[in-house]
Amino acid sequence: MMWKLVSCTFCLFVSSQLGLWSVCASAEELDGEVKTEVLFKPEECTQRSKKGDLINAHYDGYLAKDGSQFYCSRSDKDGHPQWFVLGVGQVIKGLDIGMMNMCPGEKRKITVPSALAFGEKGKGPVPPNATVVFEVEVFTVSRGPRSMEAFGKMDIDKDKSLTKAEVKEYLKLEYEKGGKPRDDPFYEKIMADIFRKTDQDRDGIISAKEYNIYEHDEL
Ligand SMILES: [Ca+2]
Ligand SMILES: [Ca+2]
Repeated sequence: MMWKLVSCTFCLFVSSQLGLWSVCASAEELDGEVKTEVLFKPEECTQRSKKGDLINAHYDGYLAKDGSQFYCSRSDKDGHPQWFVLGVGQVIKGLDIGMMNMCPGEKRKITVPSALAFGEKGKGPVPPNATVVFEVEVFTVSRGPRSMEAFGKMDIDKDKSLTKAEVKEYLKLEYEKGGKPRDDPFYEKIMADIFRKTDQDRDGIISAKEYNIYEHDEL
């Protein structure tokens, strides 16, 4: 509420002084948006997360109204950190927004209004119209696989589609470049996650169209 007052005052000031109506609109929208609080930031930041990056993170979800926990990635799904591509709808919208610009090792508390979380219907233990709070811890941030630059690099035989072998080769190179080569089961796990979320017709190949469903125009 306070923020709304402040932002409106700010917006009136700006719009009356400079006539910047677009600034006014974006300032007003902030009130119903995602709030982030940095709980821990590592001293050294190797890579900040951005749209299209492959993220490996733990996230725990709580209801804002009573603090009860409804999701814990540490105990759900075998307890291993979750893999997802940031900014493309693989997690709720509020996390796509709130996890931008994070460093590996960073922890954040992200408060998400219902409209950017589970909405009017809710989901499972989350009731309708619930504001939710996530505590997230990011372990790794890798470029791609959703940048077109990455697609070009991965597509070794240039047939505009990606086989598992091509994606795996790319992941290996990325991790070796980062000085953290991993063993085969590690890559297999990431691959399974990537293909499960991206290979929509389940033919074992990521086509340019499947890769490109969000907003890239380059292909
Ligand atoms: Ca190919
Ligand atoms: Ca496919």
